[in-house]
Amino acid sequence: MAGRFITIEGSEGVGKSTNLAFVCDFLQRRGIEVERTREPGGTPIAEAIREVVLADHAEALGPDTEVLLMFAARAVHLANRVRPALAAGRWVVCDRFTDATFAYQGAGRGVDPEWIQGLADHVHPDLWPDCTLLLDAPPAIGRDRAAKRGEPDRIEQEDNTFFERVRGAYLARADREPRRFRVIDATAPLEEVQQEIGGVLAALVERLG
Ligand code: Z5A
Repeated sequence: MAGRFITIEGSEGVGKSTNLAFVCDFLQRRGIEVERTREPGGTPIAEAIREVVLADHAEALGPDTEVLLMFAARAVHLANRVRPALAAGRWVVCDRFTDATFAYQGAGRGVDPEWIQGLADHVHPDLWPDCTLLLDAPPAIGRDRAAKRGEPDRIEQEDNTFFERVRGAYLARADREPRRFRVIDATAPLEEVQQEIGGVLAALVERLG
């Protein structure tokens, strides 16, 4: 049986990494084989692209280049990691996917969403997540949590209005695709967040498992 594809999205510091671990553990306890990964990244080439995207550079790295790098990383990640895992029946749990490109490069940087859609149609016409958990919180909360961790990367250095646009785009996408998205209130205490995620996952395993 083909595996399932779950993604976790949200702006910085909302708790994606923390809850990704919870999701993997929840599924594994139910006997499901899980592949945990992230974007950009997840394979050696895609991780190398991630370093280029997130590092500060002496020359400009413009929005179009950012989009193309995201899809270059995505193409190699899908080919060498995600698709083989799904074909082998594993559930792939991925920290970010194409929704992030629409939110960050589309809404955040002002790149034409139709161009992003065209690249998505080319790179993964047949593959969208079975379920996307959107961890939602005002940017100030996530940024405050993330700031405790260390120096911001190139994208994290953007101002609050950038992250407001990112958040708005995610919520708009969730509104348009209520069957795929589950919006989780990430301002709640972690135990409550995970209780809600657990409920979503239990229903998902029942429906798709
Ligand atoms: N990016 C893009 O622009 N376009 C794309 O197409 C893709 C990505 C795929 C890297 O992503 C960058 O790539 C990202 C978007 C861009 N740049 N930005 N911004 P990333 O996901 O690797 O990095 P990130 O967004 O900066 O995530 P993060 O900073 O690693 O945060 P997080 O994973 O969401 O949060 P966390 O590390 O799990 O939690 C942060 C802290 O909060 C930690 O101390 C937790 O213990 C704490 N926490 C978590 N939940 C709670 C609750 N509920 N209450 C209290 N404290 C909590």
